Amino acid sequence: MHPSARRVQAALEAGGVGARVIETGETARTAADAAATLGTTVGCIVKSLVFMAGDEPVLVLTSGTNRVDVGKVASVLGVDGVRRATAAEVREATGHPVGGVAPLGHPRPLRVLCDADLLRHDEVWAAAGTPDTVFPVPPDELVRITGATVADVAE
Ligand code: 5CA
Repeated sequence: MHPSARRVQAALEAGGVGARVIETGETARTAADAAATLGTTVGCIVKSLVFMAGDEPVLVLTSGTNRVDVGKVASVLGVDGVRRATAAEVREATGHPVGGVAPLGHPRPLRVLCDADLLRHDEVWAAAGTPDTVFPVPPDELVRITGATVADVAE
């Protein structure tokens, strides 16, 4: 398995989550791809998106069917504004490429916000550090292991 996916698996185990990282064997670069590959709905795919609050990268976990409202993110963080990270900033902050960003297993801890809509599902699927790896997790466990703040961040 790719070293990034192994680090995600190790972080899950360290957090006491029994989830196993799965190699899909085909690309799951977007939430729609991932849902099709897994035979699940787009709403229970976790998008792990990086935003910049000044120089600080912030990870926002949102449902595959939602779009993030940057104004709401800024207001939860108590800053004037945030912008989407560039692909290079995503790689720098997470160690993962766009399309494979995992919610955990990063080189440095990131501030994490979690879209409240994800908590409507019994189980959600997130990327594990590469575009062809994923893992299933109950959303409350995802919140716990990422130290996320649950907030209304969707448009
Ligand atoms: N593996 C899937 C599902 S788990 C996945 O990672 N989906 S995702 O939504 O979290 O990642 C794809 C997202 O990356 C897109 O929704 C888009 O918001 C973002 N993205 C695409 N291109 C770029 C880019 N050039 N720079 C920064 N972000 C980008």
